[in-house]
Amino acid sequence: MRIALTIAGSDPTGGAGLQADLKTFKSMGVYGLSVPSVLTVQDTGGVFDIYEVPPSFFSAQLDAILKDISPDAIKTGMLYSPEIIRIVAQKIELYSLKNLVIDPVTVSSGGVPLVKGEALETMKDYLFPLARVITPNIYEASLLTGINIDSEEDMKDAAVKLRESGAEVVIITGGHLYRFATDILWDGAEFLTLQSERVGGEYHGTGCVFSSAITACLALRYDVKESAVRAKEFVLSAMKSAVSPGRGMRILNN
Ligand code: PXL
Repeated sequence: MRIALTIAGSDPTGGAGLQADLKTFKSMGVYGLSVPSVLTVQDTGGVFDIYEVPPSFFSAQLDAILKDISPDAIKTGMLYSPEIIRIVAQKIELYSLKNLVIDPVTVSSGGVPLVKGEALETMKDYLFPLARVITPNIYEASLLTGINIDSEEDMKDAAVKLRESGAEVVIITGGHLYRFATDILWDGAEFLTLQSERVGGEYHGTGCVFSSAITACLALRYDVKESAVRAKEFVLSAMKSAVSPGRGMRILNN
C-alpha cells in the first residue's frame, strides 16, 4: 500500500488540517501518517486559539516516524512558525524525502492569521526549493510575490515568479473567473488551466483537501498534471456532498 504523510495543524472540526488530509488519503486509497505542527481551538465558525507543538517534540515526532517508515509522498499544511518550518526542511533533506507538496497556509477561511513572524519568507527560502508542487491560493500567491492578482494573466505572472523560488511545479488556486473556479499550473514549460464549475456557499478546508488529494495521487505515481486534474475533480465532488455539522461553514465530505 502506498503511504502519504501530512505535516499540518489539527482542526478539531475535521474540515481542514491534518484530519481533512487523512480523510482524503483514505478516500484515495493511500495509507495516511500525520504529524501535528500546531493544535487549534476552533469550531465551524472560526479559529479561536493556536498552540504550537514545542519544536523539540515536533522534531521527535518526525524522527520517530521517518526512521521507521518511508512515505511515498508528503504534504505540509499549517506550519505556523519559522522554527517549525526550518525543522521540516531539515528532515526532508535528512531523510531524502520525495514528492513534497506544500500548501502555504496563511489565514483561516474566517481571516485569522495561521502564520507568525517571518514564516512565509522562511517557507519560500527553505521549503519551496525542496518542493515537487506548491499550491498557494490567489491571496497567498500575491503575498508571496507582491503581484496584485486580478486576472488569469496575473495568476500566470505570479506562477512564473513563484517558480523562481525553486519549486518544480506551481499551482495557483482559486481564480473565480466568469462561471468557473480556475487554477493555473506552471511547470516551467507550459501553463495548464484547470477549470471546474463554481459551487455556491462558504466551505472550509478546500485548500487542504486539494493539496492532500495531489499528495495522494503523487504517492500513487501519477504525474503532477494528472494529479492536479484528479485532485480538482475530487474537491468538486467533495464540495457537492458537503455537510453542515455545526452552525458555521460547510465542510467538505471527502
Ligand atoms: O484552511 C486552512 C487551515 C489549515 N490548517 C488548519 C486550519 C485551517 C483553517 O482554519 O485550522 C489547522
